[in-house]
Amino acid sequence: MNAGVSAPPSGVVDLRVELAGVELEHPVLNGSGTFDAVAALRTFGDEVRERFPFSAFVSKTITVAPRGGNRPPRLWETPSGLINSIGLPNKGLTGFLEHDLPVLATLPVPLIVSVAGFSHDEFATLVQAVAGRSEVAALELNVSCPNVESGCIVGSEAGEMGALMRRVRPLTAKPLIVKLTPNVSEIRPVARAAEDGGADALSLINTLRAAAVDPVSGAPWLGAGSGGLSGPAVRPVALALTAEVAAATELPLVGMGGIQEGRHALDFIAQGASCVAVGTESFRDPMTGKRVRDELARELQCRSLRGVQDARLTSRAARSTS
Ligand code: RRO
Repeated sequence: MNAGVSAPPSGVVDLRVELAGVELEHPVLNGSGTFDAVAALRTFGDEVRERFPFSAFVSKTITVAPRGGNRPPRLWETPSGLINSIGLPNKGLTGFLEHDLPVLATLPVPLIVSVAGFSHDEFATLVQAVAGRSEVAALELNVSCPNVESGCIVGSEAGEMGALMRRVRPLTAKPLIVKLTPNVSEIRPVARAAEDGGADALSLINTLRAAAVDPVSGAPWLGAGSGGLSGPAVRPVALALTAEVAAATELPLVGMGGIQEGRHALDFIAQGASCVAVGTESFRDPMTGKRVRDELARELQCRSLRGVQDARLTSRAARSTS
């Protein structure tokens, strides 16, 4: 495993992981849409490449047609989180391939492109075009955006999930990671439908549906009426869903939701995740991913664990005897 990523010196924790066949130097990715690598590269150039905080980069979700996003206001801060109602602004497939992909391809880590369609045909168009590009290591199917009409339909119905996988799986051999929504009464049937349909990995959670009220007018604060909650407030929810999905499928999981420090990353790994993603905390400090990676290494070392796999197996054993 990981022949292409060099091993650390002996005695040092080995953070290398494989995610659906993609070799990664460590398990900390970014959550889609929470780190603008194109703007960072434009502003800081090589410094971004030299100190890149994540082991793989997940792009902001793209759609077939360009989108301007939702009406403002688009953000509301809660005491322990952030509600966003961004609404999927992006340059569209052609704009992405022409303008962003060549820039993202200069990052020093594998590139995962997040795509969302408003129909199975749109998903198919995106998967075919994006997977055909050699710069792309894997795709994330975003079936869980809370901020567009019908954005969650595929991700909240197992039948829809299965039908989507049947449509897109034959189009590429590249890894397909399905991003799950927490906004369901039962997440396991959706996860299993993705697995049965040939998904290579699952990522979770996308944001929790949420709303905020304008304190003066009493009207909904967010331009679109509601949004999605992320940050520390959702971490316990994300941990519970990660364990549920880990018990229901054999697929590798990318766990996320309110990760701010290495200890939180370790908690997701203990619940069954192979990798983790940092999202909201990167808005405060874009280098959070690197700090989480360093802190995770120390957490593993303190427990005499050799790496992520060791941590998962140890937690699984502890769970089965408790
Ligand atoms: O752009 C957004 O509003 C958005 C997306 Br695509 C998503 O997947 N999750 C989210 O909270 N916001």
